[in-house]
Amino acid sequence: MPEEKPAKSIDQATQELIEKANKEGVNTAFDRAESLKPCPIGAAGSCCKHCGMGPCRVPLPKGKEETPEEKQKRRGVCGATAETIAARNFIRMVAGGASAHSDHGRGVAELFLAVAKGKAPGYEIKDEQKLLQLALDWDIEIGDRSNNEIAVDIGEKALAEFGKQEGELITLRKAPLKRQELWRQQGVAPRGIDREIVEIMHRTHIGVDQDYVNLLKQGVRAAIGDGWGGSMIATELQDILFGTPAPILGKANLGVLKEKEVNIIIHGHEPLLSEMIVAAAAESEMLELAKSKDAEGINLSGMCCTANEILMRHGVPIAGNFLQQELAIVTGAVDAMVVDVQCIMQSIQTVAECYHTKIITTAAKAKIPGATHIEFNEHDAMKSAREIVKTAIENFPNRKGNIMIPDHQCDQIAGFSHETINYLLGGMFRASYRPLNDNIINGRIRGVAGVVGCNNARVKHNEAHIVMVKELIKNDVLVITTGCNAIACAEAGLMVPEAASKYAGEGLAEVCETVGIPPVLHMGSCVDNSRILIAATAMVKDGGLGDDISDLPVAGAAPEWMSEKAISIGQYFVASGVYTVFGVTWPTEGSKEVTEFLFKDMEKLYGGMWDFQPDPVRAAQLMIAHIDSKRKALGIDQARERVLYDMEMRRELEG
Ligand code: BF8
Repeated sequence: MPEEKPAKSIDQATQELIEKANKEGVNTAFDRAESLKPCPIGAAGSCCKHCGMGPCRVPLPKGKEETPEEKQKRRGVCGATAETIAARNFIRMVAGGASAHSDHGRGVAELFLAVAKGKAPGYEIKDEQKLLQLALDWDIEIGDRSNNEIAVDIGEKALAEFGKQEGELITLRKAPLKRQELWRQQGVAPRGIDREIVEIMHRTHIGVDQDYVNLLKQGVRAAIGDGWGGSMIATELQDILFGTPAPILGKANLGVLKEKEVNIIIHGHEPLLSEMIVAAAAESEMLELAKSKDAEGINLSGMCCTANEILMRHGVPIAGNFLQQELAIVTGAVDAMVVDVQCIMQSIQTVAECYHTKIITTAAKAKIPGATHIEFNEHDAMKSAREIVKTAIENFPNRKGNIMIPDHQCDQIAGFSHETINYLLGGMFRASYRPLNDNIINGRIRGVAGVVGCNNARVKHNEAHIVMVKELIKNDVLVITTGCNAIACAEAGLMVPEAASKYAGEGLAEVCETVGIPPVLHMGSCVDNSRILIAATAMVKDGGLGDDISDLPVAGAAPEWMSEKAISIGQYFVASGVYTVFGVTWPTEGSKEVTEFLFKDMEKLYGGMWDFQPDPVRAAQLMIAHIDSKRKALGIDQARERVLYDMEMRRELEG
């Protein structure tokens, strides 16, 4: 008997579709991760390919201690040391991630300005309160001006933040005062969002910055420009345009696809077009067209962060996270997958060619050979949206008959924006974080963890996410989540209020049951990690837990990270004072000095530091230990019993 291979996902729907793909000879990321081994030197950050003399590979010596003479020779052709190479590679990842989030923010700001000027029909300002709040925050006159007049000023100011050359970002004002001061002292308050990213590209060019400490400092500056700048602008302006999320019931997993309806999956990151597709798919003309093709309706669902955006605002179901994108097509029931930017595998097109699915690219900056391109035009967004929906409907009769939709989906409650948490905890008239802070102080809630980030095909799909989150909530740590972790948690049934009594420790369960919230709160997409920063700041401002984010009993993690955006997010968490642990692999292992600096010295500078631990239980315990040390420093530590996640509980996950 051939030995049975271990499952590649903890999720049943995913397992069933991997099997279907295998039977049908369809190659997916799960297969490629097996056949394509990562280069160990590149993975450790020790390969430099920034010039034509390389690539130069400068790995750590194996086994024995290195003599100073040997170390002296261990350099690239240009003389760059392992430290310089590792630090350069690391901050180029920050630059990649920060640019992705920030370019998203720029796109939102451009649309926002067009809406304010009446040049983007179909869109309108939905959250007036947030508009006025932002005007106050940014010293924009309100008086008796119309919303659109105020919005023009906001849009122009937001756009200017990207190209600003000096001073500091206006959005930094949202941070605790002590944190702002610390950034100024350390010289890392970003001048302009784009400027800090460009400066990384300059400094990491051959022969520029050769000091790893100085290189890493610039990485911090650009990352702050992402979290407290580009991402924050994206979130704030999206909320004003599309509405600030409030609790909403939704569903998650591949079982949300419907065999008898036209299935359109909206995949990617920017909600600008997807908001319009949601509207177009509900039009009677489209429904009639679908019926004329013998479909019973039009079923929209989301994938990756776009899924989080349209779930949070419209309750549109989530079909899956990053590693489920090809598998959705393998169901044979997806009539169109509409993509914009980021985290879109090029292979969705080749997988689609095995079925009938149309891949529709919509962004001028992100095309895929073989896919249909219908470009999103913000000045006539509804036209693009209708064309897309129509293309999907017309493709419905082309299905090939090999359809299998796994019968798995979970309920979830999403929509926990910072404003919602404020309101839920404090009530409409005394909205505040006081009850959260009080429950942390009295020990019912031990602390708060932001668990975020991707899937990574090098590890079992969703396992580290779920094991870590369960370990945290069992130990009374409230989890806030975004991105693909949020989707994993939804698929595992952790985002319903009943999950509190089932999985959370006694104290956390009691609080969740009283308020009626799940123990894991969905805060949105990856740009919405900025909501986590705002929530942390609100905890500081409410008092009793110190006067900076670095005093709070909080921690961050990305147990299955893979994207450069995750590195940028981790770096701005650290720069904001948060202990942050990543799993899977660590990209500077090729330099002990650089790794030590990130893991230890950064704490002296910013009060937060990086850590790496691929075992999710151990990583959760590190987070809990950090939370406990902060509780102790605040004088709110009490003897608490640690609940350990045993093997039997782990096995349950294998399901
Ligand atoms: O921005 S968590 S795999 S989908 S990068 Fe991508 Fe990672 Fe998912 Fe969203 Ni974020």
